[in-house]
Amino acid sequence: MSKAGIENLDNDIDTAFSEFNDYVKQHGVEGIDKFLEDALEKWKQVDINIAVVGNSGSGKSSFINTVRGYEFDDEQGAAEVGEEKSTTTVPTAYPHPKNSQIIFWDLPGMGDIQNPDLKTYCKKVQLETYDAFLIVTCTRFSSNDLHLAQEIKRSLNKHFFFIRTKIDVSVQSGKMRKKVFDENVMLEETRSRCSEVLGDLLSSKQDIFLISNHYPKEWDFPKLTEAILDAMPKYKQESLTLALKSFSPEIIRRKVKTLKRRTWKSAFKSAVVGAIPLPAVSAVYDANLIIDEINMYRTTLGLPKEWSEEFTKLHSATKETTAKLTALLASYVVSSVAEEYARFIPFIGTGIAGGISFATTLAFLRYYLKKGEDAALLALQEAVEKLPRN
Ligand SMILES: Nc1nc2c(ncn2[C@@H]2O[C@H](COP(=O)(O)OP(=O)(O)OP(=O)(O)O)[C@@H](O)[C@H]2O)c(=O)[nH]1
Ligand SMILES: [Mg+2]
Repeated sequence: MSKAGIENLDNDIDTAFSEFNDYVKQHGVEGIDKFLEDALEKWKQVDINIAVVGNSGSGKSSFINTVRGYEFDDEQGAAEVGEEKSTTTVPTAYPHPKNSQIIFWDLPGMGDIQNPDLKTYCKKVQLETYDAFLIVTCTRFSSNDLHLAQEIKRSLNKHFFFIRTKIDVSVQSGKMRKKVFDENVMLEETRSRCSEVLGDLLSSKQDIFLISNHYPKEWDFPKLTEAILDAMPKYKQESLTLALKSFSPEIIRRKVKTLKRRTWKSAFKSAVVGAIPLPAVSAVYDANLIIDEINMYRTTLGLPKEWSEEFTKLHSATKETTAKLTALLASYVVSSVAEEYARFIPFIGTGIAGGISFATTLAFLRYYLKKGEDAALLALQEAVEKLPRN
């Protein structure tokens, strides 16, 4: 393994060893496998509750579907969407399909329930239980929206975001109804009108997000998902980053960064398993562990499987880059089996064999992530180019 090929390996090894040593000092080697397993699965065990609030028809359910990665509103598990009034009167939970601990809550708008006074409303929806609030409108923000935001700011000190949906409709009608239409001017005017109403509640005009739930790669949708991530406490960011769909290059980069932090733990786990002197069992187990980890990277980055319908629709260059990842994994699995033999050559102790496995696996996982990032960025670029511009 070339030293230059592994970025920051020394730092990672230092961190790995100190966490590892702390565990061993306290508990001995007993349960080390479980310790690493828990460290790798921790991201699935963090609760995140995001409230989506706004009047009926503003696009709350549509937003909840899109941000959870649903492309169609009639998919199983998607929230009900419709032109007809389906007013929510009690908070309804929509767990993220990739991580059920992340919940988007569809809250009734203050104007949509019988009890419009702020105090009763806050009590009814248990305002204090949410991590962040998304206040949604498809027209202009109402006085109820403002009162709610003031309450969140004053007594909860939590983040809230103002979201203006259906921007695609505004752009479309502007194009149809104006002789001279400048999209940027229209967006700026919409932003200014919203910010006049919101006044002191905004620190900057950029805190209003102009989105379309039907085109999540356009306008401010990607920026909004990044802002929600930034608003989360550090330990919650990892879970949300891994669960979100790759709406923008920035999200892909954040995902890769987060996944990179896992690599040493996976490599360590594979090394610990590899150090057990049971040739047949360890060869199979080691490879499976890495295959599972790689599959998780692939799903998280949204890279389609080779036999999927999504894959067949890709341009040939994207297909080729994505397919190379599978070949990369196959070559690693073969070489790791070869390494298994070396492990049982006399003079190479099992501890050293574990060390070899750690370093090669870490290098491989990081190399794979780099290639995965390239493929995911290419697939995203291609998806954006294919969007039907209205
Ligand atoms: N063009 C366009 N239509 C949207 C957008 N967001 C929502 N819609 C449409 O607006 C209608 C209402 O959307 P919903 O998501 O059901 O609205 P809601 O806020 O959940 O409404 P209630 O459940 O009645 O409170 C549906 O026909 C959606 O398809 C958007 O960004 N662009
Ligand atoms: Mg709804």
